[in-house]
Amino acid sequence: MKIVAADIIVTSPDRNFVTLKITTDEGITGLGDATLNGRELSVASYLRDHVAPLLMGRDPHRIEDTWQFLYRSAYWRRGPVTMAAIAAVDVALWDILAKAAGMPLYQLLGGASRTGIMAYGHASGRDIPELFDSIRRHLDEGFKSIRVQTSVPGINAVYGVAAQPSSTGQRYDYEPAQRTPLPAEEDWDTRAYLRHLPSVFEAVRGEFGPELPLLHDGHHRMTPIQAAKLGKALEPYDLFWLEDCTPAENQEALRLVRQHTTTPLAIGEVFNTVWDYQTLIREQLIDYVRSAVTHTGGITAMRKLLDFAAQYQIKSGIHGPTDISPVGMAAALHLDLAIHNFGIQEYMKHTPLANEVFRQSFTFTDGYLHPGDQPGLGVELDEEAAARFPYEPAYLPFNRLKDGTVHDW
Ligand code: EZ4
Ligand code: CO
Repeated sequence: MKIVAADIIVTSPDRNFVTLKITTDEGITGLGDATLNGRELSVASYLRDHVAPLLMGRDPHRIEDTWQFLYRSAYWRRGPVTMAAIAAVDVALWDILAKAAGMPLYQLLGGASRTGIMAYGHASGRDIPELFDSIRRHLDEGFKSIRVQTSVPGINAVYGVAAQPSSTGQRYDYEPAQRTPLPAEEDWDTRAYLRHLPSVFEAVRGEFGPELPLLHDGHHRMTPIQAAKLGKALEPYDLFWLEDCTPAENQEALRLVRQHTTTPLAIGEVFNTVWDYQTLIREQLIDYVRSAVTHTGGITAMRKLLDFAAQYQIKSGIHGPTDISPVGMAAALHLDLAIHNFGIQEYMKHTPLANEVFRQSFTFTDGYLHPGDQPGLGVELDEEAAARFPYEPAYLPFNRLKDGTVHDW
């Protein structure tokens, strides 16, 4: 079998997605997600201008060889644009291989290690009653684990709160990126946040009891000592995890956090290779790996990363926001089903319009996801529908402190 075409499809059904479609001389096609929120066109160009020509005539079965070729022949290593492009090729080749074998992809990864994939949903509220309503809605939809984000008195717009008024007048129900030519400016105050958050978890535990797994995303906003303080303050509320408590480019910072708290830690949605985790995993400084298949070199690289983590009893918590396309979600679900050290899967539903463009076979039943049993990934891209929604500039917001200083968002 030979690769005869590699097309890059950029479409924007409510949000931007970049998809790679590889076609073989036998007429089998494979899809890979290359969406990088707010930087979509750079990955599209990387693929179209620099990668697609290299794929022509290659044997699609040679997945490992293609991965190593794209990684090493670029000379320039790592980085979100490169690794998203490699991920798209890798996932598209796995899709082709599984379709050629007539099996759902998870069978080629060793078969199912479980019957369903526990997913967590995103609940949020501007105040406690609104938050409780949102948690109840998620429980009614079947979610068995819930991420909790709330507004903080004195801060206008906090990451992850769907109903708060944004500077552009759009709600955050599906995701934080907004269709604006410039990133929206938001505000932040870590001391106010640290004072408020424990009282929110106390209220949630009081209302929903001790069993419900609760998660929280700190979104890289704290220093190590602030993160240690928050982890400690949240211990009575038994979190499933505290995510991105510090900007973890500095992996050593997690030593300090770890010395002070037994709250489980999850990190890595902005990382793109196993090297970003070397200290974190070897020294057991985290409990969950948050990378996305889409941003970390695909199935091939994620499998190696998660196998490394498994040696240290560190589990998966694959990134699954709406900026991961249904193609990227399906890739995550096949991996989730197959690996032994599965932890939890983030699941933020796509909009109905996005689901019209990307037809999926994965299911969400009683809190558990399953990739389905169609050959390959189980996702089809309706290219005619995709063409109706051209790219629109959209950016994630950014933060400034009260004195105007730019802060991590
Ligand atoms: O802000 O995917 O845990 N989930 C997250 C996401 C990220 C977005 C950035 O593109 O933190 O909502
Ligand atoms: Co996050």
